[in-house]
Amino acid sequence: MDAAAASRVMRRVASKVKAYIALGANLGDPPSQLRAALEQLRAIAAVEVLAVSAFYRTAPLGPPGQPDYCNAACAVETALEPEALLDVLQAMENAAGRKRGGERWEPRLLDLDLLHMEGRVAQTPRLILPHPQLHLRAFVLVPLAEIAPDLLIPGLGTVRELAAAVDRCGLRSWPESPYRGNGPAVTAPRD
Ligand code: A4P
Ligand code: MG
Repeated sequence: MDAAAASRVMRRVASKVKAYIALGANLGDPPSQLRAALEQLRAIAAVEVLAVSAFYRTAPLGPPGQPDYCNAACAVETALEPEALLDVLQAMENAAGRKRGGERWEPRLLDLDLLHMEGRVAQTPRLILPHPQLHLRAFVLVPLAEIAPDLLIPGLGTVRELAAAVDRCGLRSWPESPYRGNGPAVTAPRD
């Protein structure tokens, strides 16, 4: 590869892309944990938070008898590689006291899933992009549709289309949502 081609590759690798993150919690004080996670993301120099959805109360998917979840979605811009962004999200989950290794879909203090990164696909043991369950979950699609309705999920359609088709049973607004979530420009907490 000549120097000019190498430099083009470097630029591509270093250029910023939009990424979409699902936030969820159903132990402790879920909206506070989501709000704290968003503040932590804002404090990371390599990540710019562009938009945050409203918070939703959602019926838990998983073993019975667990509390409702608080769910939201956010859009960020970053030059981090997908696995590096996943490292950041998992470190935040750990710092929030997240325990791992129990049964599948057990209750949790904080869950941060990487839903999609523009122009990136991944299929490794650590990271699947787009998130393989994204198109099946109202608790992901409804918040995501507030901040990225025209986002195209390859092979599946736009987020607007997917959100319109998903079963919203068990999903309600979180009454004290700190974000209005009424459009892509909304990034600031509600007064
Ligand atoms: N991993 C692979 N791809 C990704 C990705 N795109 N984003 C790997 C994040 N992680 C990804 O995740 C398990 C493994 O998936 C990790 O090692 C990571 O490298 P985890 O967060 O450690 O554990 P988990 O979250 O329990 O796993 P799982 O099966 O991915 O669960 P989900 O899909 O995250 O579902 N009900 C409601 N109402 N709302 C929720 O938010 N969330 C879950 C968790 C269950 N029920 C829910 C909700
Ligand atoms: Mg997860």
